Amino acid sequence: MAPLITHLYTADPSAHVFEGRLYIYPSHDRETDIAFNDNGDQYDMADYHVFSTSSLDPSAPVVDHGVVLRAEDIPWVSKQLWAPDAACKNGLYYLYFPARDHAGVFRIGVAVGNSPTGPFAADPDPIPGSYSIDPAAFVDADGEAYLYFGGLWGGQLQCYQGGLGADAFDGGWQGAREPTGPGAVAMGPRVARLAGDMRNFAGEGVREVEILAPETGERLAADDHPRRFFEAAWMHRRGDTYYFSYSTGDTHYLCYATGSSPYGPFTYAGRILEPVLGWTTHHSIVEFQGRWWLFHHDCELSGGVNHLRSVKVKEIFYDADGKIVSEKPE
Ligand code: FUB
Repeated sequence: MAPLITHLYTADPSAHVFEGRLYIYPSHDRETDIAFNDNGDQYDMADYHVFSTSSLDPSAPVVDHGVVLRAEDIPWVSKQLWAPDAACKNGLYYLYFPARDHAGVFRIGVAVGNSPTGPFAADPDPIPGSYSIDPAAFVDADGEAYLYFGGLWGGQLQCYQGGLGADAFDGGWQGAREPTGPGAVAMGPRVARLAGDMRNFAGEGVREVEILAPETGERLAADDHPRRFFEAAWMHRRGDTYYFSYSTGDTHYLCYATGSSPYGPFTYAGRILEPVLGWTTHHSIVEFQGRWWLFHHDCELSGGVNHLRSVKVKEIFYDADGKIVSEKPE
């Protein structure tokens, strides 16, 4: 499978269909002199581009709409514009993005535009109560919108073991660390319903998303690295089933879990993608023109440089039980 975009390095693709056209909101990877480490410091991105296409036929062009938001234009940001996502509500478009603030703490910001291709104007402060990385916006059929977020190690989710609020931050847990040991439960990603303005969390605040082991009905163990949540949250709905998907980080899988509510709990259901070339794996799933598509990235175009990634797409399918499968069922 060839990269969709070859004139830039792009990663963490969040794909959405707005008014019949497919839009991709990726990270924009760039070269850096920063030494590689498990904290992800080498992922030092400074702006976002938006891409779009009318068709996923390989002959259809993928249009680069240019830079739509720059770190230097966001007052609260110091560095590292990581994986973004977008949503549309009431004719306005919202770009959600994580970045480090001036204290080095990851927060989540929002920028607003009149078109899916921006330009987007960022709010002067991060979303109150937000933290960690990898926001994924989901607008349900009833119009309610939710923001999922969180990521371990460099993404700092493990710094919030003491509570669900941003004030629970414990800087002593920064770095490539996470809960471990007998009896330790895997940290769940976070979810917050968005207020009507799409720029604040609704009054009930942040919840933890529970991912359960199908064999026990209990939460996944912290040491279950092939299945536990690491980063790259995504939500899609097919019929009445909510599919929460994510990366397992250091074991490099894309996995999913299913449930009957956007808040979960979700029961682990399997893998969507085996490890690709490169350390990170990140994705989105979208229905477009009657077929389901998995957008993801790998490092093939850069010859395996972890922080120089390229967006790809492949079709996925569902079997009769609603399980995600890579081949079309008979
Ligand atoms: O692109 C920077 C980080 O790498 C993302 O936030 C993670 O999901 C991983 O893909």
